[in-house]
Amino acid sequence: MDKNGDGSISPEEFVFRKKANPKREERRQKRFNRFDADQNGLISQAEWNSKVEKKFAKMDINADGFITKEEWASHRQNRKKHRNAK
Ligand SMILES: [Ca+2]
Ligand SMILES: [Ca+2]
Repeated sequence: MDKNGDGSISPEEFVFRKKANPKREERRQKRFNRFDADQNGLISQAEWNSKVEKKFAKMDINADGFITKEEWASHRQNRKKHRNAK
């Protein structure tokens, strides 16, 4: 929600958040759909768990079953890069 990344929320950003935004709604829907593997409109615990496990596996770079602070940081950095690339 802090779109320009300056660490504070400008009035425009706040208004943007309050306004019903179809694009944002669509994104939210997409995020939901990503979890809803069988597309039945519900996220089951199994669907949730499998997603979380995949996410965990992605973050656990050396696959030792633990996420270190370094792995966590690098994941966060990747996400940032991804966002900035857009
Ligand atoms: Ca489902
Ligand atoms: Ca690890």
